[in-house]
Amino acid sequence: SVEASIPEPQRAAWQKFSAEPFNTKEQFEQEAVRHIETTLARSLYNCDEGAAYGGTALAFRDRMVIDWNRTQQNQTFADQKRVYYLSLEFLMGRALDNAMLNVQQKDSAKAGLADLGFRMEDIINQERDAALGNGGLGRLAACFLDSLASLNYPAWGYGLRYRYGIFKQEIIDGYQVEIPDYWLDFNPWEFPRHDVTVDIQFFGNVRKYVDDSGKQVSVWENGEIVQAVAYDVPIPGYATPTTNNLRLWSSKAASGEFDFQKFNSGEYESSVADQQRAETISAVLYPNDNLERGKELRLKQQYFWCAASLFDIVRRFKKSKKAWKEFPNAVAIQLNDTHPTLAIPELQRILIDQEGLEWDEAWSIVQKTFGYTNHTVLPEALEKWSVPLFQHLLPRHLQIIYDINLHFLQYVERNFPKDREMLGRVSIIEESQPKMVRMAYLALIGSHKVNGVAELHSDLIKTTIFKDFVKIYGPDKFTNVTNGITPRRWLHQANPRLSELIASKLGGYDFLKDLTLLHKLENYVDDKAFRKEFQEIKFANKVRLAKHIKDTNGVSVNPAALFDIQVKRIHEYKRQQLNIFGVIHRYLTIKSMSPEERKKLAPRVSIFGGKAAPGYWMAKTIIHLVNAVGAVVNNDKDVGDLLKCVFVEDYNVSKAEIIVPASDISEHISTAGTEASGTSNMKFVLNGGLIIGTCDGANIEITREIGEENIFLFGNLSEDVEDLRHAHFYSKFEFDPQLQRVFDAIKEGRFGDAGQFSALVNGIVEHGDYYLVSDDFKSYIDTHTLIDEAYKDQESWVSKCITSVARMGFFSSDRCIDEYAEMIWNVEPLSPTKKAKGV
Ligand code: B1H
Ligand code: IMP
Repeated sequence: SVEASIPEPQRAAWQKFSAEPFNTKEQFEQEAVRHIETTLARSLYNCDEGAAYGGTALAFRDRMVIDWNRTQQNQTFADQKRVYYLSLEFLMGRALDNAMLNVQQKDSAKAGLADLGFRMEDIINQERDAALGNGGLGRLAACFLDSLASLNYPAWGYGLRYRYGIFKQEIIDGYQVEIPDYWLDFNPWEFPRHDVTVDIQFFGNVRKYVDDSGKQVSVWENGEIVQAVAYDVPIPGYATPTTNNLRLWSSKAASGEFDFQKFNSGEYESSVADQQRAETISAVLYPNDNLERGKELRLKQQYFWCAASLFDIVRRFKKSKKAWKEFPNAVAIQLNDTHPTLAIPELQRILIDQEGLEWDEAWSIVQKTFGYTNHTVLPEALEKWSVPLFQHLLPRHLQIIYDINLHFLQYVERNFPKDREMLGRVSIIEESQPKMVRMAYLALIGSHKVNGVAELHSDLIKTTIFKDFVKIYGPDKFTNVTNGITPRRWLHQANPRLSELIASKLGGYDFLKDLTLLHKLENYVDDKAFRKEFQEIKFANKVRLAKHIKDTNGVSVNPAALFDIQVKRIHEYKRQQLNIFGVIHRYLTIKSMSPEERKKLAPRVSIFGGKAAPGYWMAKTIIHLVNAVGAVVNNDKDVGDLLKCVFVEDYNVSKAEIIVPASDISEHISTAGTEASGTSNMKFVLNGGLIIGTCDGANIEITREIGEENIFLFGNLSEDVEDLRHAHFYSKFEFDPQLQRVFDAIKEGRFGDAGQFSALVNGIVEHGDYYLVSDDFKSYIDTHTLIDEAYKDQESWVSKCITSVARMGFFSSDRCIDEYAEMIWNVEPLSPTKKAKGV
């Protein structure tokens, strides 16, 4: 704060000794060795790779911190609008490689490490993933932070500092087993800010009274207090000094709350238990993707994080001494799905209960401040919280939500007097038993813009879950921002050789800042040398993945085979079951062939990976079936190299960096209308692989960009889904004979006890086949046959791959962030001057 700053006369000394970033190999070595010897208290006699990683990370951390401090000072003095991205998930992966790239000192570090006796790759591999997320939603948040910093936007992320990230997955006897991920043993990237704390209240009651001026006042009191402590993580931009901040909150018992009464009376254990209860709030990430389970602790997490973040944002605003009506000109808050929706009633509460604003003035500030991104239309993922739980945990917020609802419904009634039914449909409160708070409606009503994450999805939300709201607010409240990915991590870092090849043709690495420059690669589609190198790189990436599979699964796969990859969270809507049924079909077909026929077949490796939510039985069954099929197929002498089926354990961001560059085909085969966007589809194509996919999510826009001749689309369209589902129950249904053959093989026990898989099969045969596996099966396997044929013609295959890479420029997260900035946030980048004025 200003009060703590150094007085003018002493600043010269301060500036003389101010830290400077290293820029050479020697300076890097000096910093790394100093950290190894002092910070880590090791020496050249006991420096293993772990310590070398530590020293390297700390050297880079120091370097980043210099830019980080300057950026924050700059942003404070520039006093322009800031973006706050509220996300319950940030799936960051590893930080070191990214830091080295972004500060552009990787070469110094590589040479320096070699000098000290280490290989860069080994050091990078020492780091564990920061896995504070489930899947696409969390990784999107991480890509957005990278783009925000790279484009010099003044922006902060706010999240929770989970002690346990997403669990580590082990496969034991073909089953998923979950191991807790305690990742904080050594985390050089975070800075505890024990001076930045916020007291967060839960429970209690609301007392109302009328003050001297006759105004009705509400006081939320007698609650239980938990303390939020800030941990800051620097987020470096690529090739810019801008280094933004990710602030993660950790929970602990409020100071003074330690119960000395109990302590003295010998109940030491129970007072420690209170302490632990407070720490539980930020202890663990809920491991569900696209599923909400209504657990009290989850609601506590949400409020804890929203209240701490809002307090922090409001505190920062108040330092500027501006009038409240200026708040939306200083602050844009983006809600990453409905998980941070409580920030809406929380800001309203701060403004009316604490700052004394009138309801309408406060509400207008709230609506101008927030934007809401919807990431799913799946009913089981739409958040609803029971009113009794709300009443118990957050009594004042429930009142405010009722008031928000009242004002809203009065508005609807005035404008749609003839449609009485509408009130019940759009009410924030669902009149069920018990009543429920519909968070998506609250998020929508409290925001000035709502966006979906791909065109189809943004259209769907307007015709399904938010249909009435389009009538109420008009279509302009809704917009689309198609997702994107950061080319720094997902091209340069994951596939350095491809990045280098592209740079050699495009005359440098500008494409990492402006991905649309890739279009120039189309000039090289017919360039023999380029094509050859492009193919060699793909092959080398497949060799790297084959080695990983050999090391972890013990299965040898032939890198010359077609690598067919589906890695993502395991979910019925993503239809890994369709894929494994396709593998079984292929296996049965091979078995029925003569040796001569087999010789004509293209060898395949089917690679699966992904985590199932621990309580999601069907998803776990799918994993089990994949492993059961692999156990049979991989050991069948008739099959040999023609087909392998492997499940890669513990899929995460750093594994993705190995897997994504190694695909020939990747599978994005969700039931049409269910996958909001998907982002790995973009990553695979950017790395020179082709897609088999349904007309869903961003696949549609990828097709538009790269051309239909470069993608293998199949299956029913989203507009047909409803009728097809209906038909399963009400019409006579012709069951596909090839799928029947697959089911027969399962039932015969060819992959182990059939009973283990009966729920999976019966879900399709008897219970309505909600995800339309049977409807899409034939076109799916026919398309795979086309792929086999296409792959045999390597010349045309490589042309497709190169052309596709050249046309992927649209899918950079830099483009997304510019769209959010313009259409939703109304913020401008801030040029990063080296030294902030006025310091
Ligand atoms: C996405 C989620 C999600 N959509 C609830 N929704 C969660 C919902 O913990 N929860 O309760 C966690 C995650 N995740 C994904 O977002 C979509 O399925 C993808 O299609 C999309 O690409 C991604 C990013 O927009
Ligand atoms: P906050 O807005 O209080 O969270 O501060 C964010 C960052 O801005 C701090 O870490 C400082 O680096 C910087 N900052 C905040 N206030 C001042 C100031 O008065 N002078 C210089 N830098 C400041």
